[in-house]
Amino acid sequence: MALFSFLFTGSCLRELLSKTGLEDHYENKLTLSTVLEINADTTSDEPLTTMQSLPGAFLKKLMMANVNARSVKCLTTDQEVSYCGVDNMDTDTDSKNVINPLDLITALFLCSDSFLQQEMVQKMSTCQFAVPLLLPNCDTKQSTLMLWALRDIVRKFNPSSQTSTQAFVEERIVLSDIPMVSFVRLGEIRVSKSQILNKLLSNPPQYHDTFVHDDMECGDVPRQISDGLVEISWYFPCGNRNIDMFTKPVAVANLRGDIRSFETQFSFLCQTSAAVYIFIDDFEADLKVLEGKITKTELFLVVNSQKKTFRVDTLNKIITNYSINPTNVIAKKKKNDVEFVKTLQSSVGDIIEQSKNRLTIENMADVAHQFEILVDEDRGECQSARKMADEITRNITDTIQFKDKQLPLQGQIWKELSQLEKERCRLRKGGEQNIEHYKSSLKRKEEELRKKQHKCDMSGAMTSFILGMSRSGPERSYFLKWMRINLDNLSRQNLSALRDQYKIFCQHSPEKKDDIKHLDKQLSDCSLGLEHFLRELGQLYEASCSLPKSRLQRKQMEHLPGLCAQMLLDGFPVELVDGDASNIPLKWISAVLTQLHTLVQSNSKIRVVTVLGVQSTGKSTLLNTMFGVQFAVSSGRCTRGAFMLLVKVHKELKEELKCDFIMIIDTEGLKSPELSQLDDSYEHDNELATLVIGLSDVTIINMAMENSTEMKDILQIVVHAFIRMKEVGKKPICHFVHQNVSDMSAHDNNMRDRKKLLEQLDEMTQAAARMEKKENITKFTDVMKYDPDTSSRYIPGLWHGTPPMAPVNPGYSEAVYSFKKTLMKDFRKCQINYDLTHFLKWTQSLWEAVKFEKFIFSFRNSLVADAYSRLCTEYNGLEWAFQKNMYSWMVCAETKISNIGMTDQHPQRSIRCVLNELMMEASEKLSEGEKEIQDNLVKYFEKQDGHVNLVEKYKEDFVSSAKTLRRETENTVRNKLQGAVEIKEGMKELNNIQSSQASTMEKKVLDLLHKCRQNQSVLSDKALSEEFENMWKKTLSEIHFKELPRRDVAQDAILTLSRNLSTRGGQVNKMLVGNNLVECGKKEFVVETGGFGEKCGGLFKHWDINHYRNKLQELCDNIITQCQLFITQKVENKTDYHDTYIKELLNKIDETLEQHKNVKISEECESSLKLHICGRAAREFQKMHNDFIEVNDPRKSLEQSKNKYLTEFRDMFDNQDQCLKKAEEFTKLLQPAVRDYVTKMIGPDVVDEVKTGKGSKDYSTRGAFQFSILKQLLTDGQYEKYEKYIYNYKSFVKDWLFDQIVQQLSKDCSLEKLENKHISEIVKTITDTISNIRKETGTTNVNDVKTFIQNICRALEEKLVLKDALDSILILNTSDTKQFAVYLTELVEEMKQSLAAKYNKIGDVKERLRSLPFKPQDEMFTRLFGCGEQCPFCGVPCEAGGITHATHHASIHRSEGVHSYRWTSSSKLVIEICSSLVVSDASFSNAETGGTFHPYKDYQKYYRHWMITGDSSIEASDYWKYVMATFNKRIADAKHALPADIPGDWKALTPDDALKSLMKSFNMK
Ligand SMILES: Nc1nc2c(ncn2[C@@H]2O[C@H](COP(=O)(O)OP(=O)(O)OP(=O)(O)O)[C@@H](O)[C@H]2O)c(=O)[nH]1
Ligand SMILES: [Mg+2]
Ligand SMILES: [Zn+2]
Ligand SMILES: [Zn+2]
Repeated sequence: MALFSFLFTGSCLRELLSKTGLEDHYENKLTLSTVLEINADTTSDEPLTTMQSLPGAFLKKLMMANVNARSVKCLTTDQEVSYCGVDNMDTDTDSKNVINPLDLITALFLCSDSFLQQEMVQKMSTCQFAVPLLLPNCDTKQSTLMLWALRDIVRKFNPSSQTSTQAFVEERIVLSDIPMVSFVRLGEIRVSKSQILNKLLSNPPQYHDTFVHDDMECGDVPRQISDGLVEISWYFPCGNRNIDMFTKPVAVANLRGDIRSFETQFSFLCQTSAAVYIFIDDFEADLKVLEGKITKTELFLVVNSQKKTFRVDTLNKIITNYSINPTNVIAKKKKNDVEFVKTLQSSVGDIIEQSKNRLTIENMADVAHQFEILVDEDRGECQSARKMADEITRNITDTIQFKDKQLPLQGQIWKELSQLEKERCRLRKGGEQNIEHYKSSLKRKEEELRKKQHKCDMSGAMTSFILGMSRSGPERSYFLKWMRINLDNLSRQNLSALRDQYKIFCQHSPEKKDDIKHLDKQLSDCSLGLEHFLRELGQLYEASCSLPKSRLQRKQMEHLPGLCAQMLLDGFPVELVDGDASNIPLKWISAVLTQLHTLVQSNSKIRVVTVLGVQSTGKSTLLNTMFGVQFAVSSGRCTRGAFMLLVKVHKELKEELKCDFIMIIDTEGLKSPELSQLDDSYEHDNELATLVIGLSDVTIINMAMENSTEMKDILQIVVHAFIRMKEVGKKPICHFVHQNVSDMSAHDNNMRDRKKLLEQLDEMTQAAARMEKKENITKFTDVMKYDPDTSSRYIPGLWHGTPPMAPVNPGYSEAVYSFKKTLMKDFRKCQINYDLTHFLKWTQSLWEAVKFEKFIFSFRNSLVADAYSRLCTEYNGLEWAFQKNMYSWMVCAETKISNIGMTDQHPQRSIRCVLNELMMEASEKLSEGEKEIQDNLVKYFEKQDGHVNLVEKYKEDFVSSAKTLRRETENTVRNKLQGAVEIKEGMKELNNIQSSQASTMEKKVLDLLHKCRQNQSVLSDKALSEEFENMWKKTLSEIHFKELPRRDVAQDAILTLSRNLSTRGGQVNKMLVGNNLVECGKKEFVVETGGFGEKCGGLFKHWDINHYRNKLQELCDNIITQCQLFITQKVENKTDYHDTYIKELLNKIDETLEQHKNVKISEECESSLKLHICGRAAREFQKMHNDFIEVNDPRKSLEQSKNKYLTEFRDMFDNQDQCLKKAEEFTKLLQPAVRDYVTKMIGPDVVDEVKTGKGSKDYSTRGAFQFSILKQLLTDGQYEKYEKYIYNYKSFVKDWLFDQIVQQLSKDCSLEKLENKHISEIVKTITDTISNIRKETGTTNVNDVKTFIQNICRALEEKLVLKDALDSILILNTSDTKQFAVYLTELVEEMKQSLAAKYNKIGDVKERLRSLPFKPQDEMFTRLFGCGEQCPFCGVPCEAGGITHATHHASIHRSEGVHSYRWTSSSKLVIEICSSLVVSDASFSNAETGGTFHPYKDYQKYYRHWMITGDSSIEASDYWKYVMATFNKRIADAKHALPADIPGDWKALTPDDALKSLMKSFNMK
């Protein structure tokens, strides 16, 4: 039925296209990139159910070189079930759902653009499928010669029958004049022509379906559009007489359809073929078509003599009519084809030998034009592109010369530049030279080389190349293809032989090292490909980057990266690592990728797959098969460096795979050890492997099974790379691919091998770990997740049979397909994904790290630095939240303790009980807080963004910092609360005395009042006073006043001190005994000389002789200042003295000394320091104590309140209302408590304010803080400031920070605002409390102000210290609480105003900050100052985060002369920088090493806790170079040394350079 319908719709082409879903593409051609796009079907194995899915399925298989591609068909249910039975006899295969493969192929070719066509032909030819030579269009009746499509086929064969197997030649088929024989039919025939041809072309045991024939899947489906198609295929000999059917190559063309209907094609074939074989059964037919065809070709008639209609006489007639050579008749005589095929073969063999008509396919174009056959290359764009390409390549005769002349930048200059770049990191050849001078000389050389590059004018070839690259769309693609084809043709002549030789040498005589080396060099010298032109583009660009931005020459190059980006986007591979120079042109690659990122509107998330393996093990082939791409494949050393290529991901899959593109990186084969010794390529291989493994999400390790030593070598390199990646926190997914496995059950058989592989891996891991100094790694599984069963893949050999006639092994293609599915699954599993900008950063980072001899990936790396500073910021936030929380809790707790006994709530509960409860509560709160930090840290590391993997190894630092923080806070809390309790206890006696006195007096006053009232008499004021006076005197005489005990503070102190020093030696004891504490600390504390300096004499370099002494003095001074501050604070509080004060002081000293363990302090010095401080403290505390006793003398204080009692007494007698008065009194007492409250609360707020305000970034991490100091110093540009920063680092930082805080708070009255905020808050609390209490008591209307006040106090017990206040209010009568509350509310409001006004007036922010109990400046200082460690060489402070960390590090190190290091011999300042020294071969010697010399490289032997990393860029240390150069003389003068010899380029540095380097080093934008 269906057949009918197209007959009537007119166009069976349209019909078929719409059936197969290709309709739209007839106009709008399918492109290669859409076909290669990864979509849902890429790895789906769903059965095909619609005709529309067939073209896709065919292409998918074809692109993977699957020889079964042509058998794609729909799976229909009825076909499955009803395969037999009488009923099914006449149901024809449903023509609706089937299509002849030829139709499918024809349709696809008609709907594809030229690039896809070319690729399809390429893959078909690899599968040994016949490919279209003339493509018919049954609609327009036009045929097209597929010259362009065939242009890329390159085949290799052995034309000589002499058995020397080396005579392989490689040829581009369209250019070689292989004789062609054509096979056509006239009328219907009984034999299958195509099947006969297949047999003709197959080597006997390996029959292969080159041409589609009836007996294939769907081959019997009637063809609808492919009649008129001429297919072509080739036979190539392999050089083995026993196998080869023909000894020379031959092309076989096959015309589909009856020649009578396709006369044009037939005529074309007759003009181009050496012979045309006409299959004919029906001699009655009209044979006019044969007329006049035997001009160029020989005609053969192939007849079937078995047929009943066969007549010899008719045949003879034909022969004479058409003047066919009578010998040119071949008859099929038997049923069996064998003999028939043999006859044909020998006939064809003869033709090959004698034929004169040899036409290359390229030359067939002319014939095509004669017959009005279109030629696909005639397209305008293609022709113009070809012209451009030819122009460039035409003149190349000598590749080496051409490269020299036309591509000069990449030659020797670029190689030297690359070496310089590495030498800058490795400093191997510096010799005896001073390192910084050496580095400067390297920089000079680099500049010279760049200058040399600038001098080269752009060559003619490059100008034309850029012109070609700048063409739009398809024309550029044509141009690039033409370039590639032309260059390939050129180097084929030069290289094929070399490659073969190379391969043979490598395989058979690896001992001939010199020959191999020579060949290798020749290979790289002679090769000239597209990549060389792109390299030159890169160098043009890079060289221009070193010019000033405004230069025209630079501007002209700015568009180049865009061109290359476009190329990548079009699916061309681009070189990432230049294998010859062994370097990445980073500026160029960066620019290209950045451009690309812009081109795709930032949708540039990528997944990266790479392949690694030994040379020529089919790595490129594997990738090409897997993704349908076109990396260069050839025998012999072929891929150099690493190439990247992008494959698009369809939008339906972007979400799932989390990427927009897949980047495939093909790498140069690693060399076997024998080969690598030749030219140190081991290093190159190692670098390459580290880089690509580092870059990839999935790494494929390709191994050829047959060679186990080779396998070992590559694994060794790979293991190194993995260990390094572990350092970086990257866990790449990795697959080991064993290729060339002959047996499909290999997986099982190789069980033992796999175990052995793992053993070997373990062994190599250990060896590699030793070399990388990572001894804790012992097993391969420590390095990466590896499961011997699933991490290995087995892929059978590529060819099915003997090349060149072997098709691709279907097993190979299937295995690769199944592998691809695994990869897709891997991608889905991968978590995070980043875009190209990130890939770029990674590339830069890894490459930087690789350039060092030891792979260094540390804080100098911007990614790590960034991740680390994020982590620090995160942790600092958590830490601060914890501290703030604990502080406010502690303030409450302290207040509570002070208020104990105030309201007599639990009179029986002892203070100690309260303390225990509070400590328990504290402990709970602390645990909660600690847990929160830990949980948040875990969460942070789980989040996976911000590159947490890079800083995974520092996680432990922060986890333990949180623990330390908790422990330290717990100690502080305990000390504080205990202190508060002890003070409280100390006051107990005084309080008791006072309250008993008060209650006695109260009773007496009330008695007197009672008495006076009873007398009824109206007493005058005077009389009343007299009565009171009498009573007062009498009472005082009755009270037994106890003096407060007076203590000897010095004695207390010396006791505490000797307990503190009890573990020290006898000398110390003597000091304690012999010293009168009262006399201590009166003079300046001076560290005694002696014991310092002598040890350091006569060294290579040495500290200033007084260095140690000065350091110690500085430390002691610091401690003294700190303690003095503490003492002053206590004294200002005007409380009584308590033992804990001295204890606290000593704790403070011990803590500080502990923090500065590196400054060695003798026991004697420690003791005298403590004596000094305790002496001072004892004196001041004694005075405070005396004052306290004075002020609080019971008798005196009672007498002081005499007036109060009197007024009270009078008022009561007069029955005056006391509401207002009491309210006033109470308010007056509230005021100091409120002020106290505000003072306590404000500290943390100030920290918050500074941390979140403008400039907050400076305080986010220690690094950022250092940065802002150094930046400020640079701006100020004063040596004095630098000097203070360097020599009095701590106090400098302290002052600096304080100034910053003060500055910030002075702006916009920030401090006042904070204060007012807190006043408002507390006043609101008070008024709320008042109204609440009123509400509660309102109904009962308690007429008792005293209770009312007590209730208020109780409610505020956690906020305000009111105990004393309460004691001093006398309330003897009762009055209306309602009225009292009203007054009180008003008064409190007034108090708020007056306090606020006062705050606004006090101007000195500095003073106010200093007086806070929680000092924001100290708090911030402690956090920002960090561990306080300084670099053992240059003294730069550590920037590591957290409280505790395993290693110290700093962003930039200083020139050591800045720290007054000098040469012993010349007294000249030293300019060396630690970060250069640690990678150089220099040695150091100091007290630590006991005067012996020790290599800087191994500095960790002595400074285990320091991490000093090499500095790859010259610029990184520019800051200190600038400082050193600028202040050279000042430093020398100040430190009594001679100025250093400063390298010339240091002197040229400007403040701007210094700033830039600072920003870069601290990773600031
Ligand atoms: N016999 C055989 N040949 C293969 C196999 N795989 C690839 N080849 C051939 O080996 C040659 C080298 O393949 P490539 O893919 O270029 O190898 P490569 O590993 O990329 O080579 P380099 O990049 O130069 O290290 C090509 O001619 C392939 O056709 C295989 O499994 N068996
Ligand atoms: Mg390769
Ligand atoms: Zn240093
Ligand atoms: Zn540190």
